[in-house]
Amino acid sequence: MFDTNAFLIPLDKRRALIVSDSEWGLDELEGLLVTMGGECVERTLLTKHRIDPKTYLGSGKLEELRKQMDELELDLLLVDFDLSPSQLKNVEKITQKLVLDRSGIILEIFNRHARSKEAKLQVETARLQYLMPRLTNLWSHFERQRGSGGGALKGKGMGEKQIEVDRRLVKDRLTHLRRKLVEVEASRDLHRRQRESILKVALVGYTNAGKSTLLNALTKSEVLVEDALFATLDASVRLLTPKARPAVLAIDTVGFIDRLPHGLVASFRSTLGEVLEADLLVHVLDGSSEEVQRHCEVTMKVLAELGAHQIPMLLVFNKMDQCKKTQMLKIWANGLYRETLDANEIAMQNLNGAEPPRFHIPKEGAALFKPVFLSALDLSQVSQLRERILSIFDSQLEIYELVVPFEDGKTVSQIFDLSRVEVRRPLETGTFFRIRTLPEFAARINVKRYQA
Ligand SMILES: Nc1nc2c(ncn2[C@@H]2O[C@H](COP(=O)(O)OP(=O)(O)OP(=O)(O)O)[C@@H](O)[C@H]2O)c(=O)[nH]1
Ligand SMILES: [Mg+2]
Repeated sequence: MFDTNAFLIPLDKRRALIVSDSEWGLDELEGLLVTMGGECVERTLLTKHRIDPKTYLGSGKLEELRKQMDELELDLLLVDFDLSPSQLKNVEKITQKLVLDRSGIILEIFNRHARSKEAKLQVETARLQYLMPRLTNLWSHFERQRGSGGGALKGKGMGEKQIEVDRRLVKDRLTHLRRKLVEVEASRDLHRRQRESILKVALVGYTNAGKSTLLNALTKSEVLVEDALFATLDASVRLLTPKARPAVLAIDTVGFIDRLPHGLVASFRSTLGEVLEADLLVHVLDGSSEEVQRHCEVTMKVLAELGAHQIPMLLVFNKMDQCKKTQMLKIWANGLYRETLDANEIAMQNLNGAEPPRFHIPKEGAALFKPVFLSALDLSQVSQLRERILSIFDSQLEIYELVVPFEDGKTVSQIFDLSRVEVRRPLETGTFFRIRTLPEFAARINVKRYQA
C-alpha cells in the first residue's frame, strides 16, 4: 500500500533562515512557514546577485549561509525562488540542511489544507510530480520520516535501491490519481450543469484577502475562515441569503499567490473552472495591505491565464477597518475603474506630497464596475454589497409579460425559480405574470408560448 505521508516534508517546529530578493517575498515566505508551524529565525534580503546555474545563489554565498545557520542552530533553508532538482541537490550538499523552495512550501500547504476528494487528488498529483525528480535528494528526510533508518535495506547502496522502489511506487500512484480525477471531474460537471440556470458570482482574489469571510457574511454560512494562507482549497458554493430572485449563487475559490507552482495551476484549472462559469467576478482585495497593488496585478494575471478576463468584475477592497491609507487607496482604485485619472483631479485630491498612483491593470474588454470599500466584519456594509451585486444583475434582466394557463403548474414553478415576479394576477384564461429575468432564462421557461 502506497502511503503518500511517507513523502511529507516535515516542517513543524523547524527553525528556518529565509532568503528572498524582496521584503514582501520575505514576508510572504514567513507567512507560509508560520502557517506550516515553522519559525523564521533569520531573514536574508539579497541585494544584487548573479544567478549561478549550478546553485542559484553561488557557492560562496551558500557557505556563508551555512555558517550562519550553524551558529543559530537552524535546520531549514527556505528560498523564495524555484530551484531545479539539480540545483536543490547542490544547495543541500553545500549547506547540509533541509532546503525548500517556493513551490515546495506552497505544495506542502496545499497538501495540508485540501479537504474535498477532488482537491486532495489534485494536490497529491501536483506534489508527487514535483517530488519525483527530487526523490534522490529528499530521500534521507523521508527515510527519517518513516522512522526506519534503512531497516531491511540497511547497508551501502541500499538507499539507491529504495529510491528505485519509491520512484516506481510514485509513478503507479500518479497513474491511479489521474484516473480518479477523471471520474471526479465527470461527476462535478454534472453538478455544474444542474446549476446552469442560476446566476453566479465568484469571489476571487489573493490568498488571505477575506473571500471566505465575505462569502459567509453574504450567505450566512460557515465556510472555514483562518488567518492562514490558503485556508480554502475547494470551491464552496452557497445561495445569497436572503434569497434573491432570480436566485444568485456565490462561489468561494482558492486564493492566488505570486508565482503559483506550475503543477498547481494546471491541477486547479478544473476547480477554477467554477470561475469561468461565473456571471460576475467579485475581486476581493485586502485594502489594508501595503501590497494591495501587487496582489491585484497577480490576481488579474492568473485570471487572464485562466481565460476569465472577459467576465465583468467588481473590485471589493476589504479590511477597510484596518486600512491606514484610505484616501490613497480610493484614488488609485477609482483611477483603475475609470482607466485614466485626470492630472487636475490628482492635484485636487490632497495627496500631501505623496506619489500619485503608478500601477495600471489591463482589463481587456470586460466591464469593471465602480469599486466598493468595506469591511467584511461589518454586516451592514456587506448587505450593501449584496444590494450592489443584485443591482448589477438587475441591469441585465428584462421584463416579460405572459398569461400561463391554470393547468400548467410546471411553468409557474419555473417562473418562480428563474425570475422575479413583479405582478401576478388571475385572469379568465390563466394567471397573468410580469416578470424580470435574463433573456436566456426566459428562453428556458419558453415564455414565448404564453406571451401576453
Ligand atoms: N480586520 C479585518 N479582518 C478581516 C476582514 N475580512 C477578513 N478578515 C480576516 O482575514 C483573515 C483571512 O480571511 P479569509 O476569509 O480566510 O480569507 P480568504 O481570502 O478566504 O483566504 P484563503 O482561503 O486563504 O485564500 C481572517 O483572519 C479573517 O478574520 C475584515 O474586513 N477586517
Ligand atoms: Mg478562503
